[in-house]
Amino acid sequence: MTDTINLPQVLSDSEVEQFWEQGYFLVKGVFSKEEAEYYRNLILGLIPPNLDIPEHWHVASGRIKPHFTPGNHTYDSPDFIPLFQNEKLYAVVAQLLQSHRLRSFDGSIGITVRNDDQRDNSRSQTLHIDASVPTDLDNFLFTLKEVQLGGCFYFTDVQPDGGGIHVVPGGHRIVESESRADPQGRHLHNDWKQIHHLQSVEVTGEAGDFALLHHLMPHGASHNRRPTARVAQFLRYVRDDHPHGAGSKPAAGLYNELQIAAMSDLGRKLLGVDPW
Ligand SMILES: O=C(O)CCC(=O)C(=O)O
Ligand SMILES: [Fe+2]
Repeated sequence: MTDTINLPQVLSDSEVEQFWEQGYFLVKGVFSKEEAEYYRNLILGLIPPNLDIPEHWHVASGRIKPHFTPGNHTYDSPDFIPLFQNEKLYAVVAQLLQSHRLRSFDGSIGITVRNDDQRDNSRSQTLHIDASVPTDLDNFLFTLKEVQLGGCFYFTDVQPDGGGIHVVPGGHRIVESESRADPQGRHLHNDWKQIHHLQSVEVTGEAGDFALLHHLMPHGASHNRRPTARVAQFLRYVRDDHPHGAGSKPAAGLYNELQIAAMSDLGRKLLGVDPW
């Protein structure tokens, strides 16, 4: 049974079916064009104007991953808090996970500037999954409670070959069937971090859209061959009753007064400041 009775059902039945079939879905217009432009500028403003990239950031194949502090890629200063508590995206995830009691996390950023090199390859990253299932377990549970839904906001229009995230249509079902067939399924393909046998396609989209992925979806970053830098922010959601603890409340005192002041009622619950 679901406990999302009072939430808007944003996706149609056929869209819900499409998500579970394909393992990904582009949620259109989560933010308006104006809001997307605001976040694009906020994110681009993190880049030092002299292009001296801080030592603790990561840059590969034109893809810049800013880091808030060394080892911490989560951007959750007050300006970024609204991204964690978007009501439309929340309603979509609640609909799919059949629970309104969710947590949101990650908040990392990926800016992909044009790269004219390595023309023979569209992807810049090996296909992998980022499942909320510890690698010291031997297999996934394959239950709805275990599913983490994640993905990225696009804050720029992402045209073909524009650095969009790559996915394998239906790939989450391939990961499930291969893992179910092996008692050590969690550990296949180097804990599913090195997937070389599947073909991927790029998810294009417009500024303000969110590319939503099942956590067993093989995916990877791609090269950007276009002038427009792809500006994205990554978010993940799980249910608060996630069996491996990914939905537990963070330690008290994680957020300061300014961060908490930027949170809505929903945001305080999603970020674990208030109980559900
Ligand atoms: O930047 C992207 O499009 C995907 C990045 C990704 O999947 C990762 O860094 O784990
Ligand atoms: Fe990833």
